[in-house]
Amino acid sequence: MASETQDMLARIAAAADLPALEAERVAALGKQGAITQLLKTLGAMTPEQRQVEGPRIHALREQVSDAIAARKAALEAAVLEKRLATETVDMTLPVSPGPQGSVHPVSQVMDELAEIFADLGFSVATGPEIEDDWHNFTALNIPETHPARAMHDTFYFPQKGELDPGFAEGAMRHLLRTHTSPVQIRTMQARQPPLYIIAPGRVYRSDSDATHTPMFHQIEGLVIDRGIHMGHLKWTLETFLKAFFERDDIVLRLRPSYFPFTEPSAEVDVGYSWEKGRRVVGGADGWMEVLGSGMVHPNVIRACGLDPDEWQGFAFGTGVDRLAMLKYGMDDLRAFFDGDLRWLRHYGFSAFDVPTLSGGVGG
Ligand code: 2NL
Repeated sequence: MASETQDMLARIAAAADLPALEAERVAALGKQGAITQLLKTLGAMTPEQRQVEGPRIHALREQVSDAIAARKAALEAAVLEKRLATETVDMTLPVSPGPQGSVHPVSQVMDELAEIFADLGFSVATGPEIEDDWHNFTALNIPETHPARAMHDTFYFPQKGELDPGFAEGAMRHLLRTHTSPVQIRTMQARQPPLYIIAPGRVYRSDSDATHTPMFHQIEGLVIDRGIHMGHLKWTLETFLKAFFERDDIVLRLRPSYFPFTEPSAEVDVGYSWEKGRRVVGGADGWMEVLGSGMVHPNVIRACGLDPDEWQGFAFGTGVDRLAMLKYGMDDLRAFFDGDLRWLRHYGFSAFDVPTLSGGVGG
C-alpha cells in the first residue's frame, strides 16, 4: 500500500501537462479510482477496523488531492509563463506607423493661394470641368470665328453624327474647359456684385511637350465692384506675389497685351535675380512672365446680365503648376503627373503642415 501510494504521488508530480494530470486524478479519485475503491472498503469493516483505517484512508485521499492541486498550480503557472514569454509587447514602438503619404506640391500651392486670397477678402469659387461653348468662349467675348478658339487647342466632345449616335438634337457643343474663366461667368450670373473670387482648378488643352501637359492647373481671380481700376489690380497682384514668394523685394512690370476678355490687358512680369546659380524671384536682374491680367471687358460684364456703366472689375490668371515650380525649385513639369513616389517624397508636404504662410498678408 505504501509503495502504491509512493508511485501514485510520483506519477502526479511527474505529470507532463494538464491532460496527463487529469488522467492521474481520474485514476486516483474518479468513480473507479484507486482511492475511491479504498474508501468503499470502509463499509464492510468492523467498527474497530474502521476506526483505524478510516483516518488513514481519508489522510491518503487528502495527500493525493493536495499533490494534484500543487501539480496543477505548477503546470498552470508554467503555461502562463510560456505565454507571457512569447507575447512580449515593446512599449517603445509607436502606436501606429503614422501617415505614409504626402501632399502633392500642386495641392499645397492651391491651399497657399486660397489662404493668401482669403486674407484679401476673396472666396473660392468652383464649377464644372465639362463646359459648353457659351460659358467657355462666347460669354468671354470670344465669338465663333475668333482665332482664340483655335489657339486654345480645345478638347471637344463628339457631336451628332461623329461617334455619338445618342447626341441630343440641337444640344450645345460640350468641351473640357480650357481655363477656369467659365467658373467666374457662372458666379457673375448667380450672385450679385460686389464679387471678390478666385477660381482654382483643372483645365485641359490638347498640347503635350516638355513644358505643356494636356491637363494642368490654373487659378484665376475676379473682382467686380464699383470704381475698380488698374491700380487695384496692380496692388492686389503685388501683395499676392509678395505673400506667395515670402519676399518683400518683389518687383512687378505690367506689359500691354491682348486677351479677348479684358481691355486693357496686361501681362505681368516679375523681377528675378541669381542665387547660387539659380534664378529666384525677387530683385530685378531680369524679368519673367508670371500672370495675365486686365480690366474685365464690358462685353463680358454685359453677357452676365450686369450693366458695365455701373460695375467694373479686374481679372487675372496664371498656372498653378508653374507657380509651384518657381517657388519650390522644380525644373520638369512632367514630374508633376508621373506619380513617382520618390519625387513625391522629395517634394511632398506633410499633411500636418498648415498651409498658412509665415506672416500671411495681414501679418
Ligand atoms: C493667363 C491669362 C487671364 C483672365 C484670365 C478673366 C475672367 C473673366 C473675365 C475676364 Cl470671367 N478675364 N480671366 C483675364 C486675363 C488673363 O489669364 O495667362 N492665364 C494662364
